[in-house]
Amino acid sequence: MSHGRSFAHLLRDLSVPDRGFTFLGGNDRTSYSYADVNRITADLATRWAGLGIRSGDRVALLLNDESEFVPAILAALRAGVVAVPYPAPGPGSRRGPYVDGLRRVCATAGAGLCLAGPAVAKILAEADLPIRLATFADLTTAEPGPHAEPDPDDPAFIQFTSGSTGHPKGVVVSHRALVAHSLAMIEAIDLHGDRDRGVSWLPLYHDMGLIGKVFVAVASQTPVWFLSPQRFVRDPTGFLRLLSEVRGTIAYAPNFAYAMLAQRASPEVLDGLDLSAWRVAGCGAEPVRAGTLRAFARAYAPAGFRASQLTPCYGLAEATLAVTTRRPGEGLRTVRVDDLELASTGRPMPGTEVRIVDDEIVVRCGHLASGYHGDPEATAATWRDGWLHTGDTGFLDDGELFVTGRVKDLIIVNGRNYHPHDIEDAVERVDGVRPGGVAAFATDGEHSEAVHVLVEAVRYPAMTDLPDRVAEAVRSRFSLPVHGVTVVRRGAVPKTSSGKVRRRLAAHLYRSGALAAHPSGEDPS
Ligand code: 1ZZ
Repeated sequence: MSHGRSFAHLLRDLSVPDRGFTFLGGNDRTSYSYADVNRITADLATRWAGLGIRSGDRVALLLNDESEFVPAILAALRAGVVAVPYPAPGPGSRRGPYVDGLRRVCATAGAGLCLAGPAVAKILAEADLPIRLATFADLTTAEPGPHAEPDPDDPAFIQFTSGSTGHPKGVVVSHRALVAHSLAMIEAIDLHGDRDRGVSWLPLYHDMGLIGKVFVAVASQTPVWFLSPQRFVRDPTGFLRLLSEVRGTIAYAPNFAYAMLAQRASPEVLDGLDLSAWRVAGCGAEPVRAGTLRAFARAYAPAGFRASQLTPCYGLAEATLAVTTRRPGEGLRTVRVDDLELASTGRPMPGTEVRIVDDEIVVRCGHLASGYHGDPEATAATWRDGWLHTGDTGFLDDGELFVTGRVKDLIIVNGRNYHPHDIEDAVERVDGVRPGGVAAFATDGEHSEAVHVLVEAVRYPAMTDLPDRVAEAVRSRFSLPVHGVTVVRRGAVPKTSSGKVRRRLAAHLYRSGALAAHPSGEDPS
């Protein structure tokens, strides 16, 4: 066994009887103290055997009930079973494309079992997936058996980037990286389980919610209150009321959530609200806009919120999670570049080095993820000589990192990542669109990035409803509104000599007004 600790060690050490996780479901609250978490996950860890799952096997986790998801993933870590978190289908998601995406992720990860809630399991059973299905209840009642002890270098879980349904990439995070990241985060934000309180509405299939709010919390035995993402969408200010009620000290959200909350501030929302205990108002996962955060701070100043509580950070799944963060209490720091005001994402995490190579942000630290599951080529292109090439661009100023853009073609809308080729695939199927003649790229939206699509029409001028049908295809497939659709002639979507779509050039041509715009008729998102 190699030197170091696995995350299973941390779970075995949990002992605190009066703090832990509280899950706020529909109308009920379920609470487990950390001592309970230790006992429950020790028991559940033995039950994978009863479902025919052994250490090292991959299991897709589609449990949208957080009070089931959290014990299941911790029990997997304890038994060396490799969890693959994946979103359950939402009310608006179309069944066919959803199941196709899941099928590809399970095939890429080599997952042999899918753990889902009863309703989702039923949908999946009808879809005839080539994978066994079980519910959380099946796990809790399965026959117990022995399990192996995970080694620190074993994979802990696999994080698939959301949206990458066409060519999914699963980031493998080792136990060693998970423990190292937790300890670095505890030091960076000076986290103390006996005085801090976390509040989260972030989805647990995404790294910021899962690692930030479950794993870092376990490692520090910090109590956390979980509100479901669906509840946040229905009632965003309910999240602030919860922070106020439990005197929460740590909560993270992408920029768009601060923008939404700033807009909803009103005398009724502010009435009785006390956000003075919130010492780390973290903001990451998408570009941090200083104007948004200042507007939030102003709007909630009457509730005791101080601008010094704003804590921007930057990270990515390939580095397990966090790369840089401003330190608690520092607030915002901005610089002007041309006409843009950029917000600092802070200094590197403890034990982390950040360099800029040809504009690209590259990172070395003790908590880098190990690579992409089953994809040695993409792994070798991204992890080079111990340095992670992030695909993001930026610069360092006085030791702080400013993120300026991306070399990779990711589009991030409301904290969720979309891969342009997935959007382009969906658009190509629209009648009247020329196959291969589509470019999807990020443009500025109101609170967050937005998607713009450039399409070559089979016949030009195109049918007048083509932009609407393109926008509808993207909305129904990804539940994502399109900011605009520009219809162009055959050959007008820029490509490389080998025929690859040049999305960055397409975006540049669009922004510079070199393409005639045909608005999609939708409101900007
Ligand atoms: P993902 C205790 N991006 O989004 C709690 N940040 O990963 C600790 N672009 O792989 C929580 N500016 O999905 C610490 N500031 O996407 C949280 O997203 C630290 O393009 C932040 O490559 C973690 C965010 C994790 C995340 C990664 C991509 C990046 C980049 C973009 C993330 C950004 C940002 C601009 C930022």
